[in-house]
This record gives sequence, C-alpha cells and structure tokens, in this order.
Amino acid sequence: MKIKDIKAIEILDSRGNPTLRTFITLDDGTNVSSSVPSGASTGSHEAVELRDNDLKRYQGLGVLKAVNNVNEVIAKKLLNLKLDELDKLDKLMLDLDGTPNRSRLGANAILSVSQALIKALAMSQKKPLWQFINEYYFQGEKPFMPKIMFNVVNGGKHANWNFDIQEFIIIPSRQLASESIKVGSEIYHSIQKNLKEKKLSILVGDEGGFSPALKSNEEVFQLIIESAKNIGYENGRDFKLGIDAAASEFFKEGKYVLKKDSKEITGEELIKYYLSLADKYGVYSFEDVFQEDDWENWSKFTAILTGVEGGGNPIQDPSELIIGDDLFCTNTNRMKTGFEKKSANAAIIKPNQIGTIKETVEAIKLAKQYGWAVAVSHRSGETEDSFIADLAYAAGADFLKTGSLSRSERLAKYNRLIEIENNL
Ligand code: 2PG
Ligand code: MG
Repeated sequence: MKIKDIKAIEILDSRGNPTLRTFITLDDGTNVSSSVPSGASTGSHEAVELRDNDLKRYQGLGVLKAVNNVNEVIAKKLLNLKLDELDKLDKLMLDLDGTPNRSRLGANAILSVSQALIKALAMSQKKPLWQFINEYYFQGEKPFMPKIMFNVVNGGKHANWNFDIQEFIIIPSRQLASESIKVGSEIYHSIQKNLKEKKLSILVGDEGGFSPALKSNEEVFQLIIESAKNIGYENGRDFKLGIDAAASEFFKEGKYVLKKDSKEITGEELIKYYLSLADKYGVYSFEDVFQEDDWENWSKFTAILTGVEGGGNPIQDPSELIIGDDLFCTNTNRMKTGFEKKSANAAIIKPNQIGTIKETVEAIKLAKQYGWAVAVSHRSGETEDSFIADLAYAAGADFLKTGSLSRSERLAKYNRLIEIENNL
C-alpha cells in the first residue's frame, strides 16, 4: 500500500477558530481524513501549534502556513512511500521538522498527518480504528473501556468570567460506556433543572459545562452533589468528583490568586484548600492543581494525599488521583522528572501537546510503566473527529476526558465509545 495523495485544508474548530483537516488517499483507493484540536489553557512546554499571525485573517489565528507545510513539505517527503511502518513515517516528519518543539512545521500540521495515516491503514486493512491501534501499537494488549471524566461545570479560560477552577468533573463508577454516559447525562440534566429552579443561568462554556453565578468555587461541589442526589445518585457510590484547576492560569507572581473566593494564597495554603475539598466533598481526582513548574508543591501534595512517604508512585489502584496535564504536556522528559520527584500518580495524554501518535503512545507506555493512571484527553477547542475515543480504548487507558454532556464535538467521542461497545 502506498500513499497516493495528502491534502490539508483549513477548517474551523468548536470555538470557530481555524484548525487543520488532512485527507489521505492510498493507491488502493482508501480515502480518510483527520482533524486536530486546539487548547486554550495551554502548557508552556507543549509542542508549538503553528498559527499564521496574519492579523488580516481570523485575528491572526489562521493556519495556512501549517496547511502549506502539509501540502508542500510533508507531502513531498511521504508521497509514494509504503504505509506499513507508521512509526517510521512519524519519525520522518519529526526529522523534517528538526526542532525540539515542532516549531518549524507545527505540531498541528504533523499531528493531522500522523492521525490520518493511522486511519488510512486501519481502513485499508478493514479493521476498526481501535483494533488497528491496539494491534499495531499495543501488541494486542487487552483493550479496556475507560471510565469517563465529564466536565459538567466550566470555569477558568473556558467560561472566562467565573470560577478559578477550570473544570468540575464527575466520574461515574460504571464500567460500561453506555451506562457511564447515561449516569453523566442524567446528572448533567439534573444540574440544569436545579439551576433553572434557582433562577441561575444554564448557558454553557467551551466544553459544554454550565457556568452559573454561584458565590464561590466550593459551592459548585454542593450544586453537583445536590443535583445528583435529587435523582438518586450518591457521591462516592455512583460517581466520584474531580477538578482540573489549570492552576498555571491563576498563578501570579508566586501566589495563587482565587478571584472568586477573594483569596491570594501560597502553595502551602492551596494544598490545605485541596485537602479540605477531599475531606468535605470526597474530591477524588486533582488535575493541574499547581503551576506547571511548581514541582515542590506537586510532590508535597501527592505525598500527603496518597499517604505514601516521599511521594505517590507507583500506585496501582490509587484512592486519589493527582494528574499532571500542563505539568507533563505528554512529554516523556517531563514525565521522567515527575517520576523522580514523585509529583503525581496519573498523566493526561493529549496527542497535540507532543505532535505525533508515535510519541503519544510512548508517553502512554511510560505512564503505565510508572504505575500511573492514564487519562486520554480532548482539548477545549475540538472538532467532530473522535480519534481519541478509539485511542483510549485501544490503549487500555483508565480514563477518557472529553468534556460535558452537550455540544456535538464532545458527544462525538462519547458516541464513538458507545459504537465501540457495540462492536461497530
Ligand atoms: C485541559 C484542557 C481540556 P485546554 O486543561 O485539560 O479540558 O483544556 O484544551 O484549554 O488546555
Ligand atoms: Mg487540564
């Protein structure tokens, strides 16, 4: 099988900003496309998302340079090559880029091709995408339906006016995707009903979660627990609570500034605050709870919360999750530092933070080797592409995190899990 054609175009993501969709045609007639997402609360150690910075188009956010890099630079190198060794093709693109952070070609350009190549080979071999990924990258290790992290209340940059904590998450305890999605949806709609009764807004943020005018960050937990209870679901039994603080976004001159709570606090005080949330509301999952280079507080918090002297790993079945997202940026070098410093016991995995699926898979394998939990994740700017749902299942990831229970770019991933569950 040879690559006959590669063509990228500029499309729009769920925020209406430009991103890439790349089409690949093989000489056996197979034709697929894949699109890439875009973050808002991005980590400074992420691979570079190439934007045009031409203020005459899309406020500078156009991706025509990245499109051109696919159509002129990458295509020239890959056309007519055999498609059987995907890792080699990814490596060719990385060599072509030649920078440590993909700043020449753009991680967005590279990833759109990397994903499309996999889809093309899977389709050409007439295998479901998850099966192909599982066999090719995970040597047939048993695939596993991830638990789902639903971000039902949005704050930080994703709502832009309200809570300091970016995401308030529920994780249904059910293992079947369809069951988990049902519990998530029922709680989501109960929150909506509760908000209407309280005469609060039901408008949603970037990831489809509500962002009502409550008085504090803490009140959100009360809202979720109460709304779930109204329809018979118990916190701890039927679902667990989590947060993605995206704390780099509220770290200002050495202090953590919680505007909603009118507090400017130190890392030590922030640790106490999180411990109180674990205590009062049973918050179980803590993502990006400190600034992305505040290793010291990460390690302290992990040691205290997990009760393991000197830190948290390896933990096979953690009672609490401390997850690095901006902390690691799906980058194995940063993960190694995190392991040495015992900073976390779980990693968020986002393909566009690193650039190729080859490297994404390496990050997943390293997290597993460390005994960390793996949470495959979307970005706040998404498309209808559901690649990460197949990836999460194929990789045997513990979690898939892909937004709330509204907005089709989020539901596309949940619906894909339901398809997979039904062998489709
Ligand atoms: C995160 C993500 C996705 P963004 O912080 O985990 O929820 O947000 O894509 O804006 O970085
Ligand atoms: Mg995050």
